[in-house]
Amino acid sequence: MATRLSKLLSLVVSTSIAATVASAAVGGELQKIMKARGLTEKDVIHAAKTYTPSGGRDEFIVFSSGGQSGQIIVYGVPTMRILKYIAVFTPEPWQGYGYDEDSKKVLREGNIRGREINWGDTHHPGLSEKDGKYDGKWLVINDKANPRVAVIDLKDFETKQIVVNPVFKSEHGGAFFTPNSEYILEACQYAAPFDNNYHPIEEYKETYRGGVTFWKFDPKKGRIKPKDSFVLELPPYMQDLSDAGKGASYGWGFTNSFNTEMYTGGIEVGMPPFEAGCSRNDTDFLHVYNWQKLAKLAKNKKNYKMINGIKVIPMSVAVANNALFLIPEPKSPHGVDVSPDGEYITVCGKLDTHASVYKWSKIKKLIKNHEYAGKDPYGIPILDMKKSLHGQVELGLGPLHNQYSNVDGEIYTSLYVDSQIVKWNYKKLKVLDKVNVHYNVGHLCGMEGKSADPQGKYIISLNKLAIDRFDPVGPLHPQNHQLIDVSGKKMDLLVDMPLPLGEPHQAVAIRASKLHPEVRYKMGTNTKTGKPHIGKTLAGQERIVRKGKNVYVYATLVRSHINPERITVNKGDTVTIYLTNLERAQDETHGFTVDNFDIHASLEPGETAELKFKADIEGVFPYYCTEFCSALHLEMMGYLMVKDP
Ligand code: CUK
Ligand code: CUA
Repeated sequence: MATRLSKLLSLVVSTSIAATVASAAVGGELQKIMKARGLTEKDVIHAAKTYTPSGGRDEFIVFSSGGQSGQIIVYGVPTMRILKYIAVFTPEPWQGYGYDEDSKKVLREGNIRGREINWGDTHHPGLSEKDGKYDGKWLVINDKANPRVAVIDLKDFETKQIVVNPVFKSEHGGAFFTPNSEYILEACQYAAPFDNNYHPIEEYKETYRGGVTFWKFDPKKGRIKPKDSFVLELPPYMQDLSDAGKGASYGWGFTNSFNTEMYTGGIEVGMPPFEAGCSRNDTDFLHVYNWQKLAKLAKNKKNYKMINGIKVIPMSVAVANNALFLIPEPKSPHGVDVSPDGEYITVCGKLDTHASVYKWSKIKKLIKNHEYAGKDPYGIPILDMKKSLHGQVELGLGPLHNQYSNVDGEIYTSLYVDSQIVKWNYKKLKVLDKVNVHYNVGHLCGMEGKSADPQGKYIISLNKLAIDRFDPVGPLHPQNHQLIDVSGKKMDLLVDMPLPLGEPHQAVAIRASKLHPEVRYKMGTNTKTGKPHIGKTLAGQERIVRKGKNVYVYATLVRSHINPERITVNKGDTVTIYLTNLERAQDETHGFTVDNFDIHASLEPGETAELKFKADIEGVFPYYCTEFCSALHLEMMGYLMVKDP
């Protein structure tokens, strides 16, 4: 044991004194600690593979969905240290998100039919791409419950835009970029009428619809352009996860579905429950569509209808233009994942023990020769499953999602029921290795594992249940992300990380070296728009302006002073406070609140933010800096005086 440990430690320390240090450590201190904590040699090796000394950096940055929290969780690999929660669909007080006027504007873009929505069910984060590789510029994420997509700028890790899907009532198949970030794919989940009216469930087949939305993205500005976006109407099969083709299959998209039975559940007593009724058939449909062709069709008025302000291409138009096909896939599938070269498309069905590997060149040939096995009830051509398949492999129980590795042909798949990750070869159709995880894995996250340039090295298992893995904290357990070393022949489970923020459905990882976030803003920036803030205030320009019953305060913050220190208003006045953080020093954030008014701003160096409230109660209200910024932080305060005129 001592020899292997010395070897490892000399690798870790990697200096000439390593050997001395190692042997001393092994002989003395280290063995004492191992004994006291009950650690095995393997445990110590795992620790050495993940531990990073203070000030150290991670090789990969992971963006994980925060599930029902409506946020995104950012952490590093291999240390599994949480670095940030990005507020997206949910107010987040620390960041002032939803508590200052500028972030409220972003959050309220997510209102649906005039209603404020203050949570989101985030599932799938997606990183912007260039040639199918991550460029480290933009991050998007979907909200399943209230069909929306949000855009986050990776220059400051802040949410900049939320778009509401005007026709879907639910969605799960987003948010996935096309290879040059031309579009963001967002596929529907539970079919519903596209309009906002009531339609009886008996008219399911006629008036309920599924679809895929193609959100036009401007990769320079990092904004979705709803006016240039469009929807492809699809049958009321429950569309599911999607992936954009790349390389060989560039220009195409793939979307799974379940309930092609079009079962609508509980109509009459004695009918099977929903989950049984919608799993009767052995196969569902993989939707295959040409988004390049559809984008061209969406330019001509005769090819689309406007519904709720968005262009909708009817499926009949897509079919007539050879832009939409179906291929049977094992029933109730979950993930559809395109290989780095775009030639293989792997589909895993929860209720089938096999993974099905489709071959793009075979599909392309069938499409080119108009060789169809039939049509679905809506007239969409069906391609023969056998003729489209490269092959199938038995993986185990409950295969869900796939990630690719840097080794040619290598793929990793999560097995929900077996609680395992399986490594296999999708070209040779051969299982290579399996490792147990704890427990019930959903998605798994490879390092750039679904891009055209996967990095291998690690797989993270995003487990749905933690059960006995952590100290008990009541009936609601944290989620468990497990880091697995996949650099060797056998997979090696390294460490567990509890995630207590929501159910992190999917995570995407990018090389840390590809991210270049800023440490300060240009002085007076509205961080939500990137433009100079209308309330930008420099040192010496602080003032209070009254216009009728509106009071405007132009304030600055700098260690350790808020200027002005006294604001006097009349009861009933509307008060707008513009705050500029004059700091240039890294990490010198000031926070700001006025007690009792439910407002808060977080001001990063150079940022200007706007707070607004009605001074509707009389009294004396201290305001202060909420971030411990200096030795005189407590002194960074002032008074709002509200008097009855
Ligand atoms: S996920 Cu959304 S149900 Cu498997 Cu992509 Cu968890
Ligand atoms: Cu500024 Cu505390």
